[in-house]
This record gives sequence, C-alpha cells and structure tokens, in this order.
Amino acid sequence: DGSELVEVNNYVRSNQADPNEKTFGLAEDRNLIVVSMESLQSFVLNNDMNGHEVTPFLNSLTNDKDTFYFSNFYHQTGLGKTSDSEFLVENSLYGLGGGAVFFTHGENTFHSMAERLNDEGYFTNVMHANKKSFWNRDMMYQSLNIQKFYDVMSYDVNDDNSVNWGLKDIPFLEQSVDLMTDMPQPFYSRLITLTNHHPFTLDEEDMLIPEYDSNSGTLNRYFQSVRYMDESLKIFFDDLKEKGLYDNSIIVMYGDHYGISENHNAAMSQYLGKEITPYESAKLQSVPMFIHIPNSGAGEEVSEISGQIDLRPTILHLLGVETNKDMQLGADIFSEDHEEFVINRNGGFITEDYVYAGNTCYENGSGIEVDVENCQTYIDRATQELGYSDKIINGDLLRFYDLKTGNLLIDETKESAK
Ligand code: GP9
Ligand code: MN
Repeated sequence: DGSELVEVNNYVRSNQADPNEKTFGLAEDRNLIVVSMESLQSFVLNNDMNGHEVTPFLNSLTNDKDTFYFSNFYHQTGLGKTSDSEFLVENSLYGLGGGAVFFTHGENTFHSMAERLNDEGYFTNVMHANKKSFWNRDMMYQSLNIQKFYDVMSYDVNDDNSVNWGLKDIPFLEQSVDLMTDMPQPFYSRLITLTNHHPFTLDEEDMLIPEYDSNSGTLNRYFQSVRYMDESLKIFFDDLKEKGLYDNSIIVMYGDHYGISENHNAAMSQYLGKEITPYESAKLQSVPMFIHIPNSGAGEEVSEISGQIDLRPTILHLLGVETNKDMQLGADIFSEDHEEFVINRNGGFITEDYVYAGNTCYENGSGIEVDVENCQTYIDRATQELGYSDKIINGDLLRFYDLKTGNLLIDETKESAK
C-alpha cells in the first residue's frame, strides 16, 4: 500500500542538498548531451603508456576554461553494468544488488530525468547503435519516459564501419550529430558509446598507439581502444561545432563502469608500479566525469568525492530545474550540502578519510588498514541508503509518489492507525 514510502521520503527530504547559487541555471535552456564513455576508468587520464599519451583530448579538457573536471568521481554500478549507470543517471537511485534492474523491474513507475526535462519542454532521447532489446532497454525506456530511442536501426551500419560489438564510435558519433540536427530543441540526448568494450579489439587503421606489453592481452589492448574513443570524442566536439549545435548545448561525459577487472591485477600492478590491494581496487573504480559548458568560462577542477548517483541533481540544477521534490538519493556536487561519501553497490564506500572495501577499513590516502570501528557509522549509513533504494524498486513505490506536488499517494488514515 505504499506506506513504506513515508520512511523513505523522510530520509530523502532530510538529506536534501540546496543548489549552489553560483552554478544553478548556468546552462539554462541549452540542449543537454550526455555521453556514456564505455568502460573508461580514470587511471588512463593524464597518464602515458610507454611514452604514449592515452587520452590527449580528455586531458585537454581537464584544464579547459569551459569544463568542470571531476577528479574524484566514482562509478556505482553492479551486475547491470552500462544499464546500471543509465539507471543511476536517470533516477538517482542505485541498481539492485542481485541483478540488472533494467531486466527485473523494467515495468515499474519511475520519475526519470527524462520525464523532468520533458515537462520542461525538452525532446528526450537515447542514441545507441545496438539492438533495442539489449539490456531490455526498449521496455525500460518506456518506463523512463524516454520519447525516442535511436537504436541500431537508426544508423547506417556496414562491415567497413563496424568492429568488435558493432558500429565504431567515430561513425556512431558522426551519424548521431546528423540525427541531432533534425531534433526539436531544446533536446536531451543520451549517447552510449560501444567500441571501448571488452575484448577491446580494433581495426588496424584505428590503432593510434601501440599495445601495452603485459601478460594481459585485455589490458594491452585497452590502452589502444581508449585512445580510439578519445579520438572519437574530439571529432564529436568538432562535428557539433560544424553543425551549429555546440554553442547552445551542455555536454556531460562520464565513464560507465570499470573496463579492467580484478582478473588483471598482475598486469595492472606492472603498469601502475604498485600492488593492487582491495584498497587500490576500490580507488581504481574512479571514472572520469566532465561537464563542458561552451563559452561559460566557468570551468575548474572539482575534487569533491562524488559518484554517478549525483549526476541527475547536478545536471538538473545546472539547467535551472529545482529538484527539491525529487525522490533521489544523490546530491548536487556543487552544493554546500553535498557530502563526500560514495557508496558502492557492494556495500563498500569512499569518504575523505576512509575507504571501506573487502570488509576492511582503510585510511584514504595512505591505504593503511585501520580498526573497522572507524568505518562503522558509514557502514550503517551505506546499508540504510542501499536498503531504501531497494525498497523503492522492489515495492514499485514511485507509483505512490506525485512528483509535481511531492505528495505521497497513500491512505493516510490507515497510516495513522498503525
Ligand atoms: C551494450 C552496451 C554494453 O548495448 O551498452 O553493455 P555492458 O556490457 O557494458 O553493460
Ligand atoms: Mn558498459
């Protein structure tokens, strides 16, 4: 009967973070372009591989005058991988612990970012050159109120422009910009790249740097494949400029989840020159995040510890959309009230002082093991917050929530009789 929503609502309202006046509305009325960068982890940024720069374009954005670069940002996905990251972005809720929420709860009621922006007059869509049913997207996107899904059928795909999982990122992004020129504005387009996906294979002509030289073919190819994606993003920005879509847009880009699993720790240890402890593994879950606002001059590095759960409120506030009635678990990263506390789907977390991973509490920075007592308050809060997220999903509780008024659509008399 939705009565569980009372407690969840109290939690969400008491953790509400007000917008920052300086950034609220900074990108008002612009098109919103969100790019999911497949399998991109932060360790390749501002780093080289045997003397080769891996991400020259993204590196240039880390100190660009129009770009906020979030250098302490983490993915929070579980088994649902890309789809979990999409879920986090749209709903500011966590995916599930036991499987992909896109599959298990694709018919729930949600109040997505797409729904919010559609109410503000945006044309909302997702662009991704894969079969529409992959990750149950065709069903879930209806529940997320995404107006149009430009799936593989919207793209010109052939042997020459495909590799690995399908259409290569350069032609994918190029054709996507062409499709954007026909969209009503303002639009919200969420683009999902694909080439930099395991097993990270490329055509010879797209290998812009050599492979690495470890005993892991996966890691060796990863650098090359990331280098290709970096190139595709550079071309994407140029295409947007050429088609007149750049100046009036805000471009958000984030890594969706890790690309190199713990099976490659030996090779990673060779590359990074240190042992990969559970502490290091937790820190390696950092993914790049950029918010590029052309001609704003507002860019800077943001070192606040934050995660994918925070994307939705951060983006909506930049667009000048209030979120004080949204049933969200993240917070605007620019807000004074944003807390440096990133929860992983597995119950681990990262704060300014501590990293909790593999049931062990480490000091953040030194990586030294400390008494678990130090982490206990946060362990409890992580459990509580993941629990509330699970409750919302498993009980389909947003059925009972009126986003416009913030009212709970439940029988209050029954509630007070308890
Ligand atoms: C598939 C793409 C990759 O369409 O999003 O999914 P992943 O395996 O990374 O979750
Ligand atoms: Mn992915």
